[in-house]
Amino acid sequence: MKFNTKTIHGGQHNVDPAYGAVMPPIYQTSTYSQTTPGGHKGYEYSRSGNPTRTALENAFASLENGKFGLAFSSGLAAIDAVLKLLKPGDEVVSTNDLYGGSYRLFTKIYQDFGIKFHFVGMQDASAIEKHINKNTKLLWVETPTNPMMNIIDIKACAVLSKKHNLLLAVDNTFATPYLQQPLEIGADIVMHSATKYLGGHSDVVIGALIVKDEKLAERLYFIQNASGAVCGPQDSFLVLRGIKTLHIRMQRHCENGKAIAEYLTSHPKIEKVYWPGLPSHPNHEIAKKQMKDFGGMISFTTKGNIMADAIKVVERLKIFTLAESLGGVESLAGHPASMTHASIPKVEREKTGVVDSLIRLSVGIEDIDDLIADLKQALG
Ligand code: P1T
Repeated sequence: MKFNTKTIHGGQHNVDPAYGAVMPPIYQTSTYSQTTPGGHKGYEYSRSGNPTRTALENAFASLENGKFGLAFSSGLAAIDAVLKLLKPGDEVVSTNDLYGGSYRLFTKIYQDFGIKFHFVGMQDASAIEKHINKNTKLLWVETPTNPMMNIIDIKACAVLSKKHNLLLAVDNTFATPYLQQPLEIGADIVMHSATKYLGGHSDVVIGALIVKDEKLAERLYFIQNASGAVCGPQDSFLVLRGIKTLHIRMQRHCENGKAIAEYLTSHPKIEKVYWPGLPSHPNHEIAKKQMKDFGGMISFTTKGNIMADAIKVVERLKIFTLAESLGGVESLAGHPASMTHASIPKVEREKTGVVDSLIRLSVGIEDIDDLIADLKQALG
């Protein structure tokens, strides 16, 4: 089955043997009747499993060419489950430019449980190996990175993870499986904040993990059930519905992203534009190699690096909404230094380029003329 068919049908056959409903029914139940203790039809309690969630988990697995999907109550809950594979004394090499909430989970929670994190500019693959030692267990990759849009070579990371017997996890939230499928090029775990492009409509918070290896899937399922950060059936249904249009939404996100990146590049008040599709992007060649197109996420800085200027721009936008999050049909704008990445100390975030004048756009699927006109008036 090709990708554009998988978004609609992947993992969804025989979802409703009872009445043949085309969409998986929302099984709004916490528990299931048993004829004798343990005598049930595959489900006993909705933390352990729910048929609507199963349909979503199967869809996740199909989209990423994995064998097993797991759905969580948020993207961070999915990351949390991966970290629970580790033990005190274990070490993780992670990219130094990543979602602020992931950084906060690593440094403010798991560091206190004795796990050591090394934050490295992973777009330079040769820098990674220097931080690997006998305690290293996990490479945590986010590509494109949030918000600097660095591209990390997944294949190069897979070579390292095999050489040193590490797990390689890729946060595929920005790219989505429409643009890249990390399991196909050697990753062990793919993670998503399905809150974003997979859901696609800014109406739900959900996380995903997808793997191929059965033993790893069993361990993650054990953690999912034992820790309990599962998503409900209504939310599962919403993401299932969103996934059906992922391919056509992504196509438009990419087209609009390209037009806006080019517009911003030529604007006299803009200093730098970060979008991996621009030939001037430092990782453009890797992006071309591992991604089908370049997505709808763009960051840029205004000239002079003055925070008040950047804030004025985001406040003036009318079609772009000033808000956290990304990946919905509607365009959003954010100011990472004071919003999504405020949990990263200023000196740390500035090292990676998250300066005070940085603005992040999640380019939606509206008419491109209206989006460019909005940016023009806000920058004017
Ligand atoms: O918000 P949640 O569903 O828990 O997902 C966390 C997360 C994980 N990984 C990446 C790359 C993310 O971008 C996020 C969430 N990000 C935002 C809310 C944001 O505005 O960047």
